[in-house]
Amino acid sequence: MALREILVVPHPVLKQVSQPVAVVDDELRTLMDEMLETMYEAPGIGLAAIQVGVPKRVIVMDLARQDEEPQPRFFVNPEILWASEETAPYEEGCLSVPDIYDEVERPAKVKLRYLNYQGEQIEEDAEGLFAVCIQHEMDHLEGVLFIDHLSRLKREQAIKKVKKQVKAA
Ligand code: GNR
Ligand code: NI
Repeated sequence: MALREILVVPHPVLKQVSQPVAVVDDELRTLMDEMLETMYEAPGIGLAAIQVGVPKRVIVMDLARQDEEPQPRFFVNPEILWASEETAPYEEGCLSVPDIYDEVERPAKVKLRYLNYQGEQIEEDAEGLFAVCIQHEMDHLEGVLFIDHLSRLKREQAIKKVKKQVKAA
């Protein structure tokens, strides 16, 4: 199984809109397996295909704690069917914006529809960290990063800091 390279800001591919998947087949499952492995290795709790340079509407996630069994989850062509009026703040981070954390306010609860690893259509309610993470990942599918929800000053400072880290590495 192969690890993929995670793109970081200001890589232009991160701004691309990802395209719907036509069919969940073995080739797509291989991509999802490699994304999951890359996410675990990072480590992170979610990863969108665009973060490894693939503009497909595919997300992997595992919200299990260290002391729990892994709970890998796969979302293909996810849609938000409903979002609560109520919002909640959360201190977010992103593997494509390493070592930057800031508070983002999003709907507290959402209702989702997506295809799973087997290509079955699922409808599911999300709240708490699951709601935060799926909305963060679905932003990636539209070329949007969590820093795009911050002030221009904070966003530019974040990108500058990442560029500096990359140069020093
Ligand atoms: O690993 C991740 N942690 C995280 C923490 C708070 C809110 C969102 C996230 S997602 C992030 C991995 C990532 O960049 N996914 O796109
Ligand atoms: Ni991210």
